[in-house]
Amino acid sequence: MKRFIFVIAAFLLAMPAWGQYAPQAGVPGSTAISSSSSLFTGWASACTLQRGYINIDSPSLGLATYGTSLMALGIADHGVVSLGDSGVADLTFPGYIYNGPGADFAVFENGFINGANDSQAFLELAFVEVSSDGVNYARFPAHSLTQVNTQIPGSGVYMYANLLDNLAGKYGSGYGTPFDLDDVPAMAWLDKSRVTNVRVIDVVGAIGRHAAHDAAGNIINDPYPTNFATGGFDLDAVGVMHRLANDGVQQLPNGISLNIYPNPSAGSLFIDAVGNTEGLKGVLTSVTGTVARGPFDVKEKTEIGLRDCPAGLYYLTIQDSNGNKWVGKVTRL
Ligand SMILES: [Ca+2]
Ligand SMILES: [Ca+2]
Repeated sequence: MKRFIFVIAAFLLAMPAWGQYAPQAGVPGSTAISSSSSLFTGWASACTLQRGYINIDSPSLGLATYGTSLMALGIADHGVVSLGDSGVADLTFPGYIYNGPGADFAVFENGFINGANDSQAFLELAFVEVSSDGVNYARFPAHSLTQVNTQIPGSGVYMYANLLDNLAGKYGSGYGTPFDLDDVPAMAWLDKSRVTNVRVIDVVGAIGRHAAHDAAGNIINDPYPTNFATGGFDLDAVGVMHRLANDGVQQLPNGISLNIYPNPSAGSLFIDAVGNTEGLKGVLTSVTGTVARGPFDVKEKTEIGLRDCPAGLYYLTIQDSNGNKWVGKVTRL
């Protein structure tokens, strides 16, 4: 019987790829999002850094120095800023992030995938937190099922993305790790419809002293020590899918906020509505009053195809069931 149990245990240990979470970018079932995805409506526009040590166990080595906070702004471009052990980057955006259907934003790092086994990658991980007041932060419940018996060294050992959840950096360079605000526990002080800040905090990765733990109390094992200027999590970008732009935002009198983008547009026009959208209707008309689209229902997320509309100026009218109306100009390129 002992022998039988040993065989089973050895079999399980030999199958680390049997994770319960989404696998590496490029593997079927992955939730990785390419930086070129049309889902992104905006990117971080400001970043405050609090660098961590090159090695938290040897503070005399100093802080990580690679890159600048500017590297974390705009679209993911493989240019990174290194956070160092326990380093923190605090990012803000044009407008707000809101909790729409599915993932709301994604964090990009510069991990690289093993050419010989696309389920494996060299990864550095970070916790992610959000705030709607810039003071109180709520952490996504991270989960790591990577073994904790042997320290993953600073180089040369690959990890499995399907053993990791709600940790930034689980996907290779060019692919964002998505985060869904639904996963963050409800807090009285957190307004998930107006998230202002995303905070990325390096997971030290040590399994002994300075160990960081996931939401279940597991130690998170990732490459440590990383005794170089590029130590710790390498932040490339944070992209937002569900963004309410404060520049283009329109308010209907009943408290509905509308975000209409891109404008001008050559292809599709998107309307994001936050609030009670029941009975909300839209109509797109030419400047001469000809109806080009609609009336159509305006939902939380609505896409209007403009490809077969002649180039020029249009009026978009959005009206609720009480007759509150908003009219704006839309340009078809
Ligand atoms: Ca969401
Ligand atoms: Ca970058």
